Amino acid sequence: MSGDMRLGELADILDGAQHGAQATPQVSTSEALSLADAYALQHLVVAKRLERGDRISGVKLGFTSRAKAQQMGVDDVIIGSITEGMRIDEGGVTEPALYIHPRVEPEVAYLLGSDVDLDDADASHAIVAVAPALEIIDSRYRDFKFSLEDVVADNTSAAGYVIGAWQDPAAVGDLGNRGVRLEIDGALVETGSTAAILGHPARAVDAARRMAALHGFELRAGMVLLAGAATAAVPLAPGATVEATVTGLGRVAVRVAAKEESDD
Ligand code: OOG
Ligand code: MG
Repeated sequence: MSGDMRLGELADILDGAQHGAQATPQVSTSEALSLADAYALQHLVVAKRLERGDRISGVKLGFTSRAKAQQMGVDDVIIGSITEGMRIDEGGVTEPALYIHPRVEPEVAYLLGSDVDLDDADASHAIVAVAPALEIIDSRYRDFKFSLEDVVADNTSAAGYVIGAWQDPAAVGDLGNRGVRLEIDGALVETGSTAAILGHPARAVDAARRMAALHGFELRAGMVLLAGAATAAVPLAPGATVEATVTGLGRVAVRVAAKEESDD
């Protein structure tokens, strides 16, 4: 990497691809990015959203499940930012024009009730609520293909998310091995278990703390933590209604508008 100037140019390209929903070649085809460069680039790209008035609503982990890591050929846990502008109301509608080649995946979300001290070895006491979630990922790279550094630079493909009703963690009980179902238009397309997420989704809290400390993120009161997909991701077509269910935790749904609905 040839210095900050080039990172700035790359940030413009990636932000343009995200904002304009236009695919772009992988950064790694033209630049040798280190993982540290890739996170520096991700922070620059997210800062451009914030300059347009968006705000950070939380963090997400990626590749916490083997199914996902194998699907994408990448096997290190990664961290990215989610923003208020990416949030879709439970049961709401999202526009296909916002995405290049979106995919959807069922997740578990945690809500932080207090700031997390990144040196605190047990951050689990910061969790005040848990919910089923859907994440819409949309790699800005052609054909959804990337290296680890590419996907980190592209804010871990973050594009949209939906959170179901928040539940009291004590009332929900141990989430270590709950059935996860992903349905599209009423047809079951993926099944899995919350155990796919790092062996137990609660481990995502500590993983997020460690990743945040390493890569320059903050974990603040009010932030959402997306723990990572419990199954492989599934292509999301215009007009589709998606629903995820996590046994004993609840359901969460979203609809993609049909192409005609979004045409002006
Ligand atoms: C990267 C994002 C992975 C997850 O839950 O594993 C992710 C990608 O697959 O494009 O969000
Ligand atoms: Mg995800």
